[in-house]
Order: sequence, then structure tokens, then C-alpha cells
Amino acid sequence: MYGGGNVFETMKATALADEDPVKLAEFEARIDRGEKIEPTDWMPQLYRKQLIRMIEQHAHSEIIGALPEGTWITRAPGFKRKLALMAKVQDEVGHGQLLYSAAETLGKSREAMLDDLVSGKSKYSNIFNYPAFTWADSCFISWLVDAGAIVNQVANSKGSYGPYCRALERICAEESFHLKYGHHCVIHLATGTKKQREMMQAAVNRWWAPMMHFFGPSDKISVHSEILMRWKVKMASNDACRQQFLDMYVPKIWELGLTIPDEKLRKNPETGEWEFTEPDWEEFKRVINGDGPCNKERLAVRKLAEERGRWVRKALLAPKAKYVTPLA
Ligand code: FAQ
Repeated sequence: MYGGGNVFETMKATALADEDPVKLAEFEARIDRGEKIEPTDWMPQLYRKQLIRMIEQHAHSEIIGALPEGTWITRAPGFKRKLALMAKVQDEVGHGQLLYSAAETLGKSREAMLDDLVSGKSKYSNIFNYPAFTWADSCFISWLVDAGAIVNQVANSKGSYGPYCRALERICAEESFHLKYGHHCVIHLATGTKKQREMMQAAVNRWWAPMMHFFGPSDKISVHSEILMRWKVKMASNDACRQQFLDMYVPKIWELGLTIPDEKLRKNPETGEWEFTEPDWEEFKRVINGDGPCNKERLAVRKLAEERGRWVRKALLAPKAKYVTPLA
């Protein structure tokens, strides 16, 4: 539906029919045995394309994700919070670096990926197209957006593509510090003054819908899940990740006296599944396709960074560049 489901089905069938059946069978047997695929190993073109798409989008999400929190560094309440937030934002950009490197092993250059980001051709996570109006919004991101990211990444770090899995392992270790920092910030506000509690509640109200979208469209309408799960790139479906997030974090949110803006939200005691209002997938579609509240602003900032940093990249890559000491 979002990437043109039927078109993708046709492309997938054609792409697989074009592959050498013996090599394809051996590749799939390796995946079934739980082996890691490495950059120089044979792989179907569709596996390569899907991995580039997914890792690239993930990398973009990290560097764009640094922006809403980044604007809070100078306004963070107190020196300790400033230091912690600065380190967190720096980590997120570092995750982008790791992920761009992992995607480059599949044959797409970093320049091409960044061009596709600023031109709007590539996607990045829906959630970073919403504004962080208050300090509490920044706290919500540090705790719950990181929590959602960890649910997804811990699962996928056990996947089939070596460079992506190794990057995810390192990323998850760092994200767990972010989660603790974010939880601490939220506890502070949720147990603080009336004004602080209200500010935190307003942030939960604003971010809940984007958070439900964050795990991707429901399995019924997800376009890529089937092939990605068959090839163990995605190790849990979008709905499974959403359920796991709700299981782990709804009780923690309630424990802090905060409410969640969804009257239907409850854990069905018979099925053990969380029930909730169906997310507005039309809004999701609009936001990921460029029409969210902050898409233009986010891309403008990235574009400026690309333009301002061009001379540095050019100087570093110049073939004749060399360091000349004053005494030489
Ligand atoms: N936002 O068929 P599916 C973070 C698109 S990192 C935007 O289900 P798939 C760290 C999807 O691309 C957060 N677009 O797709 C941090 C596809 O469009 P396309 C990022 C989305 O790939 C924390 C279409 O919808 N994490 O937060 C989204 O099987 C705090 C159809 O969807 C990752 O990227 C979305 N939420 O499953 C940083 C993890 N969901 O390409 C700073 C790796 C779906 O056909 C502060 N990625 N779409 O045009 C994944 O696990 C998967 O790609 C999913 C989507 C689960 C995101």
C-alpha cells in the first residue's frame, strides 16, 4: 500500500525469477541455518536492495532524530542534563555513521544516500517529523522513542546480514544508556510539581499517536515484512514489536500516574494481546511522504549541514591533500 504493494509483489516475483535457482536455494539454506551473510558473499539483488533501503532509512532516522532533541541542549535544565543530552545526541549521529558504513558495504555510496535524503527520495522515521515544543517532549523521545528503537533493534541484531547486525549490537548498548537517562528525566517531571506533571502529560498526549506509527504499518498492510522476515533481516513483525513495546512500557507509564490518550487501550486477558484504537494510517502515510509538521524544516537543516560541510569533505578527499609541518 505505502510503497505500492501490488507493484512490489510483481517486482519481487520477477526479481526472484531472474536469480540463479541453485545459488538462491543455497543462500536461503544458509539463512535457515542461521549463518551470517557478509558483503562479499553471493546474495540475491532483492536482498541487497531491501537491505540498502532499510539500513539507509535507519541511518537517516538517526541523524534526523538528533534534531528535535538537539534543539534542547542549550535549554536543558541544569548542567548534568545538558551534558547527558549532548552525549546522547552525539551518540545518535554516531549511530548514523555506523549505519551508513553498513549500507555502503552493499554498494551505495554515502554521498548518494545523503543526496537521496535531502532530495526527499529516501524516507526516515515518521516520529522525527513532529516538533519538540517543551523539555518534556525531549524527555519523551529519550525514554520512549529510544525504548521503541531498542525493541526493534535488539530483535534485528540477531538477523542475517553481518555488518548490519554488528552495528545494531553496538547501537543497542548505547541506546540502553539513553533509555535510562530518558526514564530518569520522565520520572523527575512526572513526580514533580503540578506544572511539571501537566507538561509531561501533554507530551505523552502529543507523542502517543506518532509512537504507535513508529513500528510501521500493521502486518496486514506492511509491504516489505514478508520477504524481510523470510530472509531474516526483520526478526519480528511490525505488530509484534508494537505489542512488545506496549507490554514493556504501558505499565511503566501508568506507574508514574500518567495516562495514555487511547480509551480502547487494554490488555486482553484472554489473548494476552494489547487492544488499541487503530492508528490513523492516512496520517502516517502523509507524514512519511513529506507532509508532516516538520518535514520541510528537518530537511532544510540537513541541506544546510551538507552545504556548509562540503568544503571540509572536499579538502579531506582531495588527492593531493597532505599535512605539511611548518619545519618541513
Ligand atoms: N517511519 O513494509 P513496511 C531511532 C515505510 S531509529 C517512516 O512495514 P519495513 C533512534 C517503509 O519504509 C528509528 N517510514 O516497511 C533514535 C515503507 O516505505 P518504502 C528507525 C516508515 O521496512 C531514537 C512503507 O512504510 N528505526 O529512533 C515507517 O518492512 C531517539 C511500508 O512499511 C529503523 O529504521 C516509519 N516508522 O518496516 C534516534 C529500524 N514504518 O521504503 C534519535 C530499521 C514503515 O516502501 C532519538 N527498520 N515505513 O517507501 C525497520 O525495522 C523497518 O524498516 C520498519 C518498517 C519497521 C521501520
